[in-house]
Amino acid sequence: MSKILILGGDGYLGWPTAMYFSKRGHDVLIVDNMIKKHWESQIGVSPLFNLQTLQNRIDTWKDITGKIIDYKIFDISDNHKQLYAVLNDFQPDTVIHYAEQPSAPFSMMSRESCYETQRNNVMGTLNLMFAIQSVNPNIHIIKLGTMGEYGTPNIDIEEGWIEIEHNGRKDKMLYPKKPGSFYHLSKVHDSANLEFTCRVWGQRVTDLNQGVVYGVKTEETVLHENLNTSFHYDSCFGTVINRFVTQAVANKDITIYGNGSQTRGYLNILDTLRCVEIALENPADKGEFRVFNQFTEYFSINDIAKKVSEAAKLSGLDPKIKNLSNPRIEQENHYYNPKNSALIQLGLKPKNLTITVLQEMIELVKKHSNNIDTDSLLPSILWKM
Ligand code: USQ
Repeated sequence: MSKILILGGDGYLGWPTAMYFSKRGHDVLIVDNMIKKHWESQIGVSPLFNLQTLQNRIDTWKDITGKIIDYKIFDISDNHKQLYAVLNDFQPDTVIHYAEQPSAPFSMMSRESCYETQRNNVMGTLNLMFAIQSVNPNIHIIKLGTMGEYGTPNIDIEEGWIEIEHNGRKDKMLYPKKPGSFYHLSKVHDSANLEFTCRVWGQRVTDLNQGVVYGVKTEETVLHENLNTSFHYDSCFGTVINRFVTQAVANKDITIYGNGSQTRGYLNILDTLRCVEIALENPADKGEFRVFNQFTEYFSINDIAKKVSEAAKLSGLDPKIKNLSNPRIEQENHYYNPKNSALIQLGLKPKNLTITVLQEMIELVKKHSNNIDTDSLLPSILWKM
């Protein structure tokens, strides 16, 4: 069993990841600076239901499983000394790095929010790279990247790397990036920095280029109400499936941006956990910058709206679909053929986005429907300045 440090371990993915590995006998330490709550209050939104404090969740976890998850509260992006100290004391085998501002709209809101996104994300990762180099370069970094780093190029999307032939010569290069927001760009900068430290310092990194995650139910969150993770549905932090489900429950329009042909990769939160486990059990080699495209299926927004609508009707709702003028600047009609064979070859058994999964999400949202702030459902942040 190994020692795992989870940066951003209080978050939507971080908390379920902490429980997942703790349950399987690993020694888990969480670091988080709790800044998400500050960003939420800056724009006046909150998750669908209140979460217990991290301390309460950890106490409940101990009561139920007898297992201990430890935590430290500090900001890795501006307290590098504490990060060095934590690595020195804990001596992890693996660092799972989720500690980033995750919203594309947030990053496009203003100069300040763009700066905050890139400062937090890029500086946090830089501090981690230097801390690892100083303490133990053998530590495997599992970094949460995004499929949005690639954007929607008019060629097949490979897993991180591409062989290029130019003027009769060949080389293997990082796949060219065409991201769609300052947030997605921050992940591109992280990837470039991490590839550099693998190449030059011999670090070992797995960059998980993840698609849009859905769901909140894991084997561990269902053990007790206190162990829930967050569910965002507002137009800034909510991702598209969560939003459409919430709109259907609130009897508000399902908001397709533009013509809805834009296509993205998706995966269930259960698959996220399994993918991170696969990366952990099969670490990158020394000096290797390894990229996995972490999604299981891809759909257009129209496909998603249709599926949510079908599930909602079966759950006794009467959803309406509306095309809004797209608040983002993104290609709507585009080629999309991303590869995702690496994780499957290593044993991932994908769970599909079924009507049953959507109905479960609908039931969850119904339970908390009194909390839905319908004002936060419509998009208010434009890509155009
Ligand atoms: N969309 C709608 N209607 C809505 C909300 C979104 O049509 O009400 C569309 C958007 O225009 C976009 C697509 O749905 O084309 C996805 O938007 P999203 O907000 O669900 O996801 P995105 O901004 O791409 O970001 C999310 C997470 C981010 C993660 C990324 C994976 O917030 O942290 O990195 O998904 S990916 O999309 O593969 O880059």
